[in-house]
Amino acid sequence: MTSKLLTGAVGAAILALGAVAAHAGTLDDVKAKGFVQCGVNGSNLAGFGAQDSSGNWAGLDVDLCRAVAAAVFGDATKVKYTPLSAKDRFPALQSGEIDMLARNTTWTVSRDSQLGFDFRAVNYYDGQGFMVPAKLGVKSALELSGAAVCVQSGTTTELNLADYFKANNLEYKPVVFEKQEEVDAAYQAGRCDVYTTDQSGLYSIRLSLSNPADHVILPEIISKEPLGPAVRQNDSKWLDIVTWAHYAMVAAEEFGITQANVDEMKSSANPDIKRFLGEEADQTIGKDLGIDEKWAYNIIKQVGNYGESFDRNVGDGSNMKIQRGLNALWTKGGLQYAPPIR
Ligand SMILES: N[C@@H](CCC(=O)N[C@@H](CS)C(=O)NCC(=O)O)C(=O)O
Repeated sequence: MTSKLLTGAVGAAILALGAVAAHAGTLDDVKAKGFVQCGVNGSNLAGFGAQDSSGNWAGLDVDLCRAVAAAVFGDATKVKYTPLSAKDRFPALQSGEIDMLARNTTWTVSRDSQLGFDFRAVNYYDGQGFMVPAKLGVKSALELSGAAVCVQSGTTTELNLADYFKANNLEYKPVVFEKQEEVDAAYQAGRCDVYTTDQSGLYSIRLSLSNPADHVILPEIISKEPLGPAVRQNDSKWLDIVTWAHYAMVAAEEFGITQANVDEMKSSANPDIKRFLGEEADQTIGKDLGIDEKWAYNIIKQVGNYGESFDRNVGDGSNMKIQRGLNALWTKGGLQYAPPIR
């Protein structure tokens, strides 16, 4: 319809402008300003997005921001962080205040369509769980009939909670707060019997309580929470960078390339590995993405592979000790799988 109406030179010029506008996106903006503005967790969610006492950011989500900066600039430090609450995260992405959101955010169809975002990579497969004081002696979520449940608004958590209790014909009293700090305080003060959120969040929050051993995480997982980075929709070049930054970390783990051996691996006899590290003559993977041919090398050298990031932030190398579970490589029974980088 539009193209039928827009005939002649003026129409062609307008269409060309439209095409330019559609193509000039966040990647160009990020390159021009020299850093990635990354939206991360605003409540010091240890393991995912948190600041240490010197103000340095760390976490699995933070590593994704750093990987994107390493891919675009060859420098993982070229990131500025915007701490965001559950409620503020989506307007911040919609308005352009941030370039990407890496903040324990579940990929759902309404966020993809109605909110105008695109998701493609999942950097942590999670599910919603429940935490209760050990002294209650509760062993299963099905024993929670009549419980007061603390939950944060503006999350998938609040919606799944309602569905789960309804589906199981259980009564409950939601105790809802907008800020995580308020939920934490209410739970600690005994204003509710149960704390529900993503299970990863529960592990992290439990460690921040005055006596972590006094709280148990129940076995039930009541939802699917694929957590991953979001960008504004119709910005395919930028979506590609964010997505492949994650896949590069997964691919490196598949190849056995680590932060420590990445330089040796450059002279590997395996053409897949050489190509991944930008060592094959005439390859154009980086160029085609709009970034340096050494993009994946820079990510692994500066941030590490997915397994290293998982281990350091939330796994055995951290105090959370979360098992790889669904986040193991597909070759080890998990869901982390990188499409071919060729
Ligand atoms: N994955 C869920 C929940 C994410 C979420 O916001 N979780 C809470 C509890 S772990 C949180 O991170 N709160 C921190 C804050 O709002 O600052 C979603 O995307 O809606």
